[in-house]
Amino acid sequence: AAVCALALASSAVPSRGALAASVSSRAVAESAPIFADGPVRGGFQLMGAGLVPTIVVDPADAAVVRHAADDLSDDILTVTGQRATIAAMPAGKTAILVGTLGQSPLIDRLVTAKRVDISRLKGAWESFVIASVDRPMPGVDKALVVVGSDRRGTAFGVYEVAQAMGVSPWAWWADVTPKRRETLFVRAGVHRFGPPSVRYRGVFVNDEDWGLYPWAVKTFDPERGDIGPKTYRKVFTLLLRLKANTLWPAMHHTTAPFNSDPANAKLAEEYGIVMGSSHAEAMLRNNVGEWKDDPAKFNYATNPEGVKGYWEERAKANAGFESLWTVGMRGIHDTGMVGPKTTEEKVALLDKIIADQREILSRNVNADVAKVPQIFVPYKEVLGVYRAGLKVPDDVTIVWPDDNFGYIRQFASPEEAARKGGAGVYYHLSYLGYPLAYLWLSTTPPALVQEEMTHAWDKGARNVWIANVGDIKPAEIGTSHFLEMAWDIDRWRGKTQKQFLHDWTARNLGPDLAAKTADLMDRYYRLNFERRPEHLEWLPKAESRHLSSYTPEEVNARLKAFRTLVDETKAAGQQVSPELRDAWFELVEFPIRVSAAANMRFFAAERYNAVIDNDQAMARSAGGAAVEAQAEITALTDRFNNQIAGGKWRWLMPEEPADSQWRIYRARSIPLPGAGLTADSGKFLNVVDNAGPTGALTTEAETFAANAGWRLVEGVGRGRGVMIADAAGASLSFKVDVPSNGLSLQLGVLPIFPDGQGGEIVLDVSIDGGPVQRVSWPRAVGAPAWAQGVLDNLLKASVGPALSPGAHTVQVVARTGRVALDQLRLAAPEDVPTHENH
Ligand code: REL
Repeated sequence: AAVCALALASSAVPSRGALAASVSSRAVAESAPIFADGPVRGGFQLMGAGLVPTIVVDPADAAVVRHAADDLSDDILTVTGQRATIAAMPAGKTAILVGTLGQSPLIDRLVTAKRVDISRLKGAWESFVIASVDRPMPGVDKALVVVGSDRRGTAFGVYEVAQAMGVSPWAWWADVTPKRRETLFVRAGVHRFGPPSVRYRGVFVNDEDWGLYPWAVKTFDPERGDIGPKTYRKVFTLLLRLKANTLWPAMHHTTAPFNSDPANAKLAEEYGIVMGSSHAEAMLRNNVGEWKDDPAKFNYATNPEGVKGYWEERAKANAGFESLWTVGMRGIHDTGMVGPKTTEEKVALLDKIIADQREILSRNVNADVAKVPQIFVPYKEVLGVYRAGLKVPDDVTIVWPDDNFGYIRQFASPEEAARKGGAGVYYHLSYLGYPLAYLWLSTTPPALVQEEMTHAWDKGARNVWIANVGDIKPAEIGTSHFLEMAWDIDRWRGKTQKQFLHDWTARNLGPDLAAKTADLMDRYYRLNFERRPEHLEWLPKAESRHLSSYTPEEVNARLKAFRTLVDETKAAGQQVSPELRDAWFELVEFPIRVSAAANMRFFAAERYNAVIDNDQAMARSAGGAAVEAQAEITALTDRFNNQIAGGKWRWLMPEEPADSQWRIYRARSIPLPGAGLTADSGKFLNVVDNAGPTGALTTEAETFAANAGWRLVEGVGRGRGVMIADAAGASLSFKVDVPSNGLSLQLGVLPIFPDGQGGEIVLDVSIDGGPVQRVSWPRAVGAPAWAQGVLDNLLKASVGPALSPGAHTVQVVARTGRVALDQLRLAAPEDVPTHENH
């Protein structure tokens, strides 16, 4: 059959000259399929029974190209069961020819012979062409040619071929078993990719102590007993498969500093990965592990020579590698710089530090320091120092941070964007720190990331994008989404969260379940956005008055929504083919079920506490439900760590994330099963199941009566989405029916930062055409109102006195750009602190 198919394929090729077939081949869209399962007009068969191409790589090409070719050979074996050999010369009639412009004599010969059209490729950054070429060289009838503009471009091209065959970038990291294909046909045409929307794109492996580190130490690389070259090789390959190029490596004190073993940096160089370091690790130095002197001497005001020598050492050692040098200075770890007291002193010292660092770079890396890629990250307290007048040299990229909760604190002004070094973003998909961490699951909705990152890009953040991805797992979806936007900012622009999820799950888990999976994950993000599973147990006294409390009806509705989600997930899981069951569990089932169980555990325990003194039966049942939920979390975690993928992820998934308050909460609230609690959760769950409709007093922003200038962003906020006003003056009107006395209007907005220098969010509200009332939310990061806002993903404020029962019209006008209105509520005025109103 394969021979017949081959004959069919070649007879379908209209006889065109080799030159015509190559140089003037029509260019097809980046997304157009490269392969077909059967013969296609103008195409050719690449693989079939007894037919496997040689992967031809010129030995003179970059090491990363060879690594990519090796991986492609493995991928071909997985997909077709046949091994494609890698050689310097083709061995049969078909071949995959791979190489870098100007580095691969093989490719340069094809170009000179005009066998492949490289116009627009020369000099481009990380771009590549994948083309079907007739008679590229003597003895070869047909070839799939991958040409990169530079070494990474070629590697991306090779991995693109693997993806086009059906190999997910997550095949290894999330056990996404590729579908077997007996035959593979190449379609005619030239596919052009790149240049990317963002020059340096990558991730920060951070807070690895509870996941990646124990896993590397005890499971993946026990010989090394650390996150070392074996683990980094997997990370680098993943980055290349995701068309990323930059890494901020693990940096906590448990892990040996990346550069303490030269093998790590050497390997990064081999893989073409640009190594950077976080905001707190200037000049590629991991201070927690590398500053051996007295911590008090990590002070530039008193010990400039000592600190300079320490930086110079690294500049010397890593001068030959491609790096992103972080300039500036913070404390040894994630704290402010020590030394100067006043802001003016800080500005002056930081100006001097940066000048001295550049002097070190010019002496060791490149005499023209403007050619050394450098970043400055105004993270946490540093943003204040920057705003106070710090002069960041023009060629240094300012990498704007989010507030650790997914809301970018400041967007580049036109002047800042026009700087030679341009702008970037450092964004958290995982975080450890104040007011509460979220290290366990990955719950930031893609819709929020897309809104923030697209806006940042439009404002000029095109040079560096770094996402803090925690332990990589379980942030697979978020990481893909972030890096896909960094590669092509328009890929998801204007598309909904559900459309992205549908596409992503189709690519990874197959098209059959894509619609269902997208729906499940969309609901997962929405429910967890309202309150992250790590933040349910946040009850310290000083903050609790700010805590958004759920009414019993809302608790019931929430738990019921989770139960339905879990039931549907389990049912959908039945339809997953056996080879994708591990992937399904890791990517979909685990996060959904375990976040549902965390909610059940918390709210059932809360109910137990509330009724223990007056309803023993309900208390026992609710306590039982909490205990059952805890058992569910334990079982799911055990399955993740010990059962799936043959124990490959042992130690990766912590049951009690570092930030969990559960232990504290459990200790002071519910007795353990042994203490007389039955596991009979029936009574409590019945209450949940019988919960009636809620939310009658809520008007979602998207149910407006009239709209001038607001757009709907779905998948973020309560309800279907939020309405975002891009410019001041945009107006939304609502019809609100007030059912009874004593209710006043409250507004809920997302805690995003409006444009500009972190100013407040301002709205004008008018009820029934009456006087305008101004509502504003100051955005002081670190203040209680900000903390409450990011834990709730909502900022609330009450407007005016109680409304009379009956119909009212409410008009809301944005007074700052980028206000994201989530909902209007009717509530007793005392339910919402009005201290935020100004
Ligand atoms: O999230 C951040 O960027 C920082 O807080 C980190 O550098 C730091 O490692 C933090 O996670 C705390 O340890």
